[in-house]
Amino acid sequence: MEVIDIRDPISTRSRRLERMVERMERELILVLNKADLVPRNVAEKWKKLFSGEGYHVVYMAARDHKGTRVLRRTIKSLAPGFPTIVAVVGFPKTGKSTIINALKGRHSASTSPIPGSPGYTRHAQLYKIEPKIYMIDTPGVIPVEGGELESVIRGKPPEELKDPVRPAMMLLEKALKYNPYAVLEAYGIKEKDPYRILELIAFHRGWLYKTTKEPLVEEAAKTVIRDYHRGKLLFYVPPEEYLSQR
Ligand SMILES: Nc1nc2c(ncn2[C@@H]2O[C@H](COP(=O)(O)OP(=O)(O)O)[C@@H](O)[C@H]2O)c(=O)[nH]1
Ligand SMILES: [Mg+2]
Repeated sequence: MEVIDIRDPISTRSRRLERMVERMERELILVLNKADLVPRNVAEKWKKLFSGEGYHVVYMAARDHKGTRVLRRTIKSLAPGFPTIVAVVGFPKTGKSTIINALKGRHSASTSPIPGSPGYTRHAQLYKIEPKIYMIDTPGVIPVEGGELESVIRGKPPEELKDPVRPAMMLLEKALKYNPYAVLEAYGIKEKDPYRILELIAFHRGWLYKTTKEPLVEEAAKTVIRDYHRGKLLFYVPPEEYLSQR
């Protein structure tokens, strides 16, 4: 099961992983998670697109326990036999642990708002989600490769970035491209220039260098990245984008 962030499936799926599963001749389910953050018709379109490529696709909002029944049904229909083990893989923060939590009910797997913090899934763990179906939760087994912007969209925590400002500016640009109101909605700021937005966020929060009183744009940049991970800075890539790239 490959867990993908439906806000930006192009950046958060791994073709490398998909090809590997194909070579192993295993079944693969693409799970488009965080469907609560996109309109339903957008979720449907992504599902259609990837189904058209021959994949088994389920979209869900694991945090709201939505879509769990369809996922269960899909797993059961594809299982080559029982007991069966489903490996849950994907980039960090796509919602792997949340999905397992939603499927297994009360006994919870730990979820991770911040990789590296306590509760972050460090080792593969096995969970029983049905009498004869198990799931392996994995830490981010796929290296967060890609450029600055991609690695942030793929869940790289801002603390691990040498310079959070550039990727945060790129993220803001992308956000404004797909949702002109993203910055206004998240911060109440009516500004289009990414660097200026970071300055204003810092000013509003009183994040200034003690000596020079310049805005601490690095802090604002980390906040912007975290807010995308949290789903506070809101935008999604429309499926039409993918069609035009193919
Ligand atoms: N909006 C939204 N957020 C989600 C959903 N599923 C997970 N999250 C959030 O995404 C973050 C990462 O989730 P987690 O399960 O730890 O991801 P993992 O690193 O892939 O195991 C957490 O803050 C979750 O609350 C969802 O369906 N909708
Ligand atoms: Mg996890």
